[in-house]
Order: sequence, then C-alpha cells, then structure tokens
Amino acid sequence: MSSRFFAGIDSIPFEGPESTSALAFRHYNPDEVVMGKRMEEHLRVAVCYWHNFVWPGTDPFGGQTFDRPWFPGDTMDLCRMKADAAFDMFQLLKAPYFCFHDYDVRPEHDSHADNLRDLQVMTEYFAGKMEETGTKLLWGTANMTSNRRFMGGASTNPDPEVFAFAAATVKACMDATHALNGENYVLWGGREGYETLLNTDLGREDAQMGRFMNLVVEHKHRIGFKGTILIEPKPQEPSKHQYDFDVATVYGFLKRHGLENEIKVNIEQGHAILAGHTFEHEIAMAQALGIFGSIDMNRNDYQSGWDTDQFPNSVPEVALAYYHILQGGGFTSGGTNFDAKLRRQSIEPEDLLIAHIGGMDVCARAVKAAAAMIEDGALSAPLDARYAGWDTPEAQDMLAGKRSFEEIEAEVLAKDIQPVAKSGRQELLENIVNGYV
Ligand code: XLS
Ligand code: NI
Ligand code: NI
Repeated sequence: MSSRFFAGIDSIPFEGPESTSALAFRHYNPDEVVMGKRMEEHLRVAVCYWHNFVWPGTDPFGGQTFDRPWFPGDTMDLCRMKADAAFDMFQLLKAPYFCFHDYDVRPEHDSHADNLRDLQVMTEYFAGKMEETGTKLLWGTANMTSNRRFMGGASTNPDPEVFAFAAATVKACMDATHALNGENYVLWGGREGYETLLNTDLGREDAQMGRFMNLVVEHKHRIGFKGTILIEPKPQEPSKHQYDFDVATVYGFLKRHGLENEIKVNIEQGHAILAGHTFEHEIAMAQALGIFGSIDMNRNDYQSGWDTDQFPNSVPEVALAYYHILQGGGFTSGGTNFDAKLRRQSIEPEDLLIAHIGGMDVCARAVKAAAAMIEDGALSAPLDARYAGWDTPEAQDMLAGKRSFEEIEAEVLAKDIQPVAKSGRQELLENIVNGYV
C-alpha cells in the first residue's frame, strides 16, 4: 500500500528477533500459535484515534509540537484526511481494531444536531474504510471532558440540561458504535467527580450517575447492541476525585444500581498506578468479581503522579497482566487498546509506527511468557498447594455456612488445633516468573 502521510513506508513485516530494522516486528507475529490460539486473537490489538491523530503534543507549559496536515481538524474535509491517515496506520500495523471518541473524528459544535449530523457522516465514511481495510471497531465512546459544557461533569452535573446533553451525546455514540459493529462501548468518567466538596452533593451525584448508566443499558437492549458496556476506572485527573476510582469502587457502584450483570470494566495500566495499585491487581480483582472486560495498554511514569500514557516497554510487568487475563480464559469481547501517546518531541509520522511496533512486540513477548507459565502450571501448582487445606470436608462446611462459631470453637478445642506456619515463598515465585520473562 502507499500512504500520503506515511510516505515511503509500504509495509511493516515480521522479521523475527534478529531483525535490526526499526520498521519491522521482532516478536509480534499474528499467526504464531500460542496456547492453541493465534497471537492476534489473544491480543486483539486496537489503535486509539485520540492520542495518535488528535492530540497536538501540548503540555501544561507549551502548545502544539506535532505538525499534522489535518490540524486543527475543524472541517469535514480535514476530518476525512485524518481518517485516511488513521486507516493507513491501522493497515500498516496490521492492527485488527481501532477505538474512537465522537470528538476525535468530527468537528465540535455547540448544538447536538450539528454534532449528530457530522458524526453520522463520519460513521458512514468509517464504514467504507473498515470494509476496504478489514479493520474492526473494538469500542466507541463519547468525549465528555473536553468541551466547556462538561466542566462540572456530564451525568453528575448539577445542571439537568447538561445531563440531557450528555444523554443525547452517548446515545449518538452508542448508535454509531452499533452501526459499525463495535464489540464494546466504553464510558470513562473523567469529569464524573469533583474539584471541591464545598460545591458538591455526593449523594445526588451518585444517584444521577446510577440513572445515567441504567439509561445506557436500557438503550443497549432497545437497539439490540450485542457488545459489552464497559466503565473505565480512574481515581483522578482531570477531576481531583473521580467516582470510578478503581475496579472495586466501580463494582460497588454497579451493585448499588443493579448493574453488576450488565456492565464490565476497561482497565488501564496508568489508571491502576494512579490508584495505588498494580495493573495485575486491577485485572485480578475484576476477574474475581466477574466484571473483567478489556484493557487500555500503556505505562505510567511511576514518579509523575499523572497519566503519562507512555507505550509499554516492560515485559515482566505486561506478562503478569496477560497471565491474569489468560488465567481468566482470555478476552471475549475485549482486547488490548493502545491508549498510549508519543512523547511530544517525537514529531515524525514514523514515530507513531515505531511506538506501536515496540508496544506490540512487548505484548507479544509478554503473552508468550504468560502462556508458558500457565502451560507449565508454574504459578498455579504452588497456588493450589497453598490452599489445599480447604479441600477437606470440615473446611468446606465452614465455607458453606454449615458451621457456627460455637461449633468451630468446639472443634478447635476437641482436636487442640494448633496451626503450623508455612512459608509464602514469595522470592521463589518471583524467581520462577523471572525464568519466563
Ligand atoms: C483517559 C482515558 C481515556 C479513555 C477513553 O485517561 O484513558 O483515554 O480511555 O475515554
Ligand atoms: Ni483509557
Ligand atoms: Ni488514561
């Protein structure tokens, strides 16, 4: 293929670990079979629209550093030029999926009617591009953080007109996602939180968000959308405090509003770090609660305290994430969305490709290490052994609620039970993991 934006780059081949080319995959080989499944089907890689084609490289101290021919993207012609470059990149990377917000792909207007019209036009344009290139939509979403109207929140806004505008916006984005056969629909509540409790009523805002998410689910069933609805937790930024703090908090919210069987989570590495967790903690927690859906793959700076959205480059860390994903049976409708952006000095088109190649190679190595650990029972055998005491009938009865405190105490006295301390063997387990990565 030849692309106007990525001029001179026709394909990015898989060349194997010995390759020294910057524009070749060394580990990501879509057809390689890992645990009985093609690597592409394990990872289900998606490229995100916003960081690659919309973000201009700004930071709090400086303006645009990237020079893209479609900037500022405020006309439909520029939006189409942007889409052409985006689909060229999806194809060059052989990424099976992409993800987008409404705001990424159309000009932004004051009226919902104008936003809706332009989104529908771009949805049709995307449908053509998807047909032509074979790229699929992992998820769609609405941007309800950038426009000033949402500064005090979307569904949690004190003004019901903003709630209504947000509802209309999400409806439009769900309809677009449905029309493009999206496999999930994501809600990340960047401004569903507060800056100060001095002007915030927590009880009201929880009730508003609960109603809003029920509206989302009702609409999903009304239009027959078969994808999964996902909430993306994050503890803060842009809000001082965000309601969808982490996976456990989201689960409490879903339970409170009767949504725990309808909505799952999209877990982002950087957000896990901001919440004081590891990526694998959030994934394992979601698996344990039955709400694991999808992941946003990136890497947070461990010192910065904000969401740096860097491309992943630590195989051991990513391997533990995929270990828990594969242990839980792997992705169903979810996938690996690179919600990652270049550093603002990486201004060449080629940098976009190089960043994704590196990220995909890291994921490939990580998923292979995770699969090997599972196939060898390297971690599951010691784990099963650690809990083996629970297999006895007495222990099972305790769990099943068949024995009271009195009965348990009587047994402890009768048998003079004196538990023997056993090693947790953490260093041994860490050494085992290091043998795989
Ligand atoms: C921001 C979020 C955002 C979501 C999509 O921190 O990660 O990019 O993934 O709205
Ligand atoms: Ni994200
Ligand atoms: Ni993020």
